[in-house]
Amino acid sequence: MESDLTDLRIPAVLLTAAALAVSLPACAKDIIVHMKNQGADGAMVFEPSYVKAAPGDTIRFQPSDASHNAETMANMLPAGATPMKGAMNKEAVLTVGKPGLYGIKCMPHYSMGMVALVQVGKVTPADIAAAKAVKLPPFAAKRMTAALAKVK
Ligand SMILES: [Cu+2]
Repeated sequence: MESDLTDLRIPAVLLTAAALAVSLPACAKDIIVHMKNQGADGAMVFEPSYVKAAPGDTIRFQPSDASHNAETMANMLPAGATPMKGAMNKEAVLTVGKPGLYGIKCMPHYSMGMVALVQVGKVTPADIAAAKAVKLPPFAAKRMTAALAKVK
């Protein structure tokens, strides 16, 4: 009798573990973006400068070269999303929750066009129009326009 009870308990534990695994986000990813002095698209770049992520993913902006940081743009951030401001020469970690478009800039090289775009989940035509309407310095605008063209 006692051994029957033990046999019943083990499957119950396994079922609970399986149920927990299913309830967690499918497979939250870590996405690496390099901060570089020189990249395929010229000087002072985030590489890649366009990232497609899903809610729950983490984007890691890594200081591959010195004198960069990564921070969210206040004027290109989904409503309710938490702003992020990375320190100079440190990895900046952005875990995304809200779907939408997240503009990223490197403070010292913003005017040199060091910007990136993170798309999280599905975005609406209104989201894209709002991002396109944001005024940026000319070099930043050029790269952001190219990044926005990749949104789908
Ligand atoms: Cu920079």
